Amino acid sequence: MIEQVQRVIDNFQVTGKVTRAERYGSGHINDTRYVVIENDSGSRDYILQRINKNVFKDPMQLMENIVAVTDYLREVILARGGDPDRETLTAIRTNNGTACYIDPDGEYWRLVYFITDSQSFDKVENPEQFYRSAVAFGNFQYLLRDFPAAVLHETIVNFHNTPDRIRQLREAVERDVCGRLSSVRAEVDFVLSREEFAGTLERAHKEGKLPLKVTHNDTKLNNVLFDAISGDSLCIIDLDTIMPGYSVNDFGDSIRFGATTALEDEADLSKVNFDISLYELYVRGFIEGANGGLSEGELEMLPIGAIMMTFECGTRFLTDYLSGDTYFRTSREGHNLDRARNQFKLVTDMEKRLSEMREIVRKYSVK
Ligand code: ADP
Ligand code: GN1
Ligand code: MG
Repeated sequence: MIEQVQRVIDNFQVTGKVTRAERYGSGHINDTRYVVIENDSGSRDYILQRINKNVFKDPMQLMENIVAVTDYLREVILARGGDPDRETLTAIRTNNGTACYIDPDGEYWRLVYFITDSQSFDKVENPEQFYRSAVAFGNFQYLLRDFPAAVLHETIVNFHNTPDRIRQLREAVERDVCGRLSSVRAEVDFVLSREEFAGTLERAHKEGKLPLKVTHNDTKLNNVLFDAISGDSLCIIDLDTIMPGYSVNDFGDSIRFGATTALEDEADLSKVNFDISLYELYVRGFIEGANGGLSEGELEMLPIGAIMMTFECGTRFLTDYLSGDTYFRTSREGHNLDRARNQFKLVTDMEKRLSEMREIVRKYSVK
């Protein structure tokens, strides 16, 4: 792998020899490698990623978004006395001055500094950590509150449009390309019986209760890096889906991934339960981090955002299962179906506890 990586690296504005190149992290989308480059002044660590072209139809536009947002964040971080090399991503330019390199096969590569002494987690290790991720994601929205949203490209059209996700599921059901439909009728019914619910956020937006803001749109715990020494949250990563969206979806996506007793792909559903005390911690942290930036309508919709993102993600996993596992990276037979069932178990738990979830938001919304 080292020679292949060296050939890619030679096109970026870095000098030196690649001495390590390993697959890295547990993201479902991009092909991520940890790379060490040595030269006369020492060695430095990087993350090299091949952008998933199946998912992102225009990687150049995606990189324009990332450069615009990280340039903006650099200024904000500097102004508050922080270290932009560690607290946001830095896209290293190619020899042509662009933010990603297109290889002879038409693959898109980007190179960023590896944030040293950092860690990401697939599961909450302690409650304090989840609280810190909540403050970080809430604050991320706050820091971008004046960012000119109009410059952002929509990197995935209708990304968190839940009714459209149901439309895609119906299409996959009709095609049934792998002949898997007969084994997932109950899961499909689970989704279709919630069609009315699926339109809740879109309706709230039309009624003026839910504004479009600059949001991250993929706020799972492993998209925040923590300082390996202090345990503090350090840097929000995976900026591929920064687009105008609803704040409650950023809240909700973190809840579906973190406020649970199991990993996202746990197949034994008796181990998968919604953890309302982690939910409470996240509510507190997110509202604090947002620094007064959430309107009454947004606060009211936070619990719905949690159920919506869990429901939508389950629907997406189910659609991908029916379509032959072409979107999310899988590593075992039935992986996407396990993920879908896992998410639907959480939806059922949350639906039962909706009034408690609302009560918790009210508790922390009091000015
Ligand atoms: P994906 O879209 O596939 O999830 P990510 O950009 O989230 O790709 O990267 C996958 C993983 O690689 C992250 O969860 C994180 O563990 C690690 N990672 C990505 N960028 C960095 C970085 N700059 N420094 C340290 N680790 C990183
Ligand atoms: C993907 O890229 P990653 O692994 O952080 C997906 C999210 C899903 C998540 C489910 C661009 O996130 O939308 O919620 O998997 N990202 C994209 O784990 O589709
Ligand atoms: Mg990721």
